[in-house]
Amino acid sequence: MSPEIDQQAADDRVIKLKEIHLVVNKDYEFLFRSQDVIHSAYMPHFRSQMNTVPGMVTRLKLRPTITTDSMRTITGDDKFDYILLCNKICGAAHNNMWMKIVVEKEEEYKKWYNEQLPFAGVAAKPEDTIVPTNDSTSTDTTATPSVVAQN
Ligand SMILES: [Cu+2]
Repeated sequence: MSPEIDQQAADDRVIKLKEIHLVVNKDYEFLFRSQDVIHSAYMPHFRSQMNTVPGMVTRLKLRPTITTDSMRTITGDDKFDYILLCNKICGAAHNNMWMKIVVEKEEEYKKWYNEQLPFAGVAAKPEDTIVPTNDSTSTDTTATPSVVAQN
C-alpha cells in the first residue's frame, strides 16, 4: 500500500516536530509536502537536500550508517547532533525550521517509539495535539516531512 493512502492512520505515532529518530543501517524514504512556498529540506551530515513544493510530494531516500553516539566519539564533540533544516530563505519563520535527527540502534529506537502516543491517543488529549500556527515566533509546521521506513 502506498504510504500516502494509510486508511488505518489512527495507529500512527505522533512525533514531536523537533526530533526524528532513525534506526542505523535501515533504508528510509522521506516524503515532503509544503502548504505555502518552496522550502528545502537539508540534512548536511547526510549530504542530502530536497525541495518541498506546494501541491506535490517530493521524495528522498537515505540510509544512515553511523549512530549519533558514534558520531560524538568520531568528532570528539559530545554535543554532536544530526540536523534537518530549511535551506531556503522562505519567510519569517525560516530560522525555526530545523529539527534534530537521532540515529540509533534498533533497541533504542523501539524504546523511544513506544514512548510516543498513537494518533488516536493524542486526538483524545486535545492539549497535546500539534496545531500549525501563523505566529512567526513559533515552529513553522508548513513543511513537515513524513518518514517511511523501508525493509
Ligand atoms: Cu523553509
